[in-house]
Amino acid sequence: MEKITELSIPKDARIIVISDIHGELELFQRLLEKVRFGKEDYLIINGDLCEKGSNSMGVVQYIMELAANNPRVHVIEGNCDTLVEYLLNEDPNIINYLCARKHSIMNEWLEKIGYQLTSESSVQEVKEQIMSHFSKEINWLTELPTVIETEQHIFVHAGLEDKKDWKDSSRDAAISIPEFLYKSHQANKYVIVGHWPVGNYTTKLLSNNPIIDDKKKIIAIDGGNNVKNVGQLNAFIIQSGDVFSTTYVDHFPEMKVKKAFKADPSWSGVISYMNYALQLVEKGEHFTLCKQPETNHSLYVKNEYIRQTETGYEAKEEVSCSQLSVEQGDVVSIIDDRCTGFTLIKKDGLVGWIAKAALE
Ligand SMILES: [Mn+2]
Repeated sequence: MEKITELSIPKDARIIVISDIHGELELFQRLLEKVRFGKEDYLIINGDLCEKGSNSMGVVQYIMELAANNPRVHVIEGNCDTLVEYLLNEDPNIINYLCARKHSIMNEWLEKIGYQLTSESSVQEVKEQIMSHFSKEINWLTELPTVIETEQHIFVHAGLEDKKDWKDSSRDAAISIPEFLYKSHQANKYVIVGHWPVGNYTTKLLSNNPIIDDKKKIIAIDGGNNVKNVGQLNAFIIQSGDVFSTTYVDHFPEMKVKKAFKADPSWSGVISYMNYALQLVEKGEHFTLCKQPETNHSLYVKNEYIRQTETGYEAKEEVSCSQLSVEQGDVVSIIDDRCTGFTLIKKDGLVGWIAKAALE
């Protein structure tokens, strides 16, 4: 790996880390406000500024300016930020990608200059068009470091390879290795990554909050913003080197709890990505007790989230199967209020069901 930036950060400084903004300028600005980002703070953008959301161009512009005007703002590259390299290398596959993907920074650039892309467009011509207007942004993106190493931390988008010298990791692994929390590294510092939504790691209570693994020295912070239906944009905050805290923003409307609700702890678990198959055990008025053949877990699945297939049943999408306890006066986010009897909410980053009566 070549692009490693060494950065010295005073031990008592506050470091704010945000990853996977994915074109969500408004959320990002709201998060900076929420953490009261100020002149004394260090801000690390941990990759994936671009793609998936509708304003990648705006995010890149905003962060470029932020970094140009503030020597404490630092950015590393994510796999989604390197896609412009396919264009620079005149890889014809990028044309298909841009035709299939509505939300890409390159599509935003083309729209801005009024260029009509079709599957017949030549990659050389598209490259010329984009380069003649946006070379500043492209140069900035392609020059981003892959890793920032400080006295106490390593910031990298996806992870490191399990090698004696972590610097021998390939760039490709560093920006796109999946499920880093299930792997390990041999660096003697905390490695802070985004890239893999933390919700994918939960099996009991669905949470999008950062996960700290002290044994492995890995901190995973991707809240699944714009990737998960209940995702959020996390800020991971490091104070004095090793005091960690976290906060987030999302798009869900908030409500105040009118009446406390006590969760039944036997209702826990989550249907996560890929494990959608279900065997129905006992049908209830609001939830059905199901067995997940892939995991052998028993789960109470909200009836509205179950559908019949040609061979059996499956969950329609990822969904929490836990209940949450709430107190009167708690502020919660409403994720799904269109089901019978119960509402799906988020409280402090945890996702679960509460009785509708708690909100009425
Ligand atoms: Mn990524």
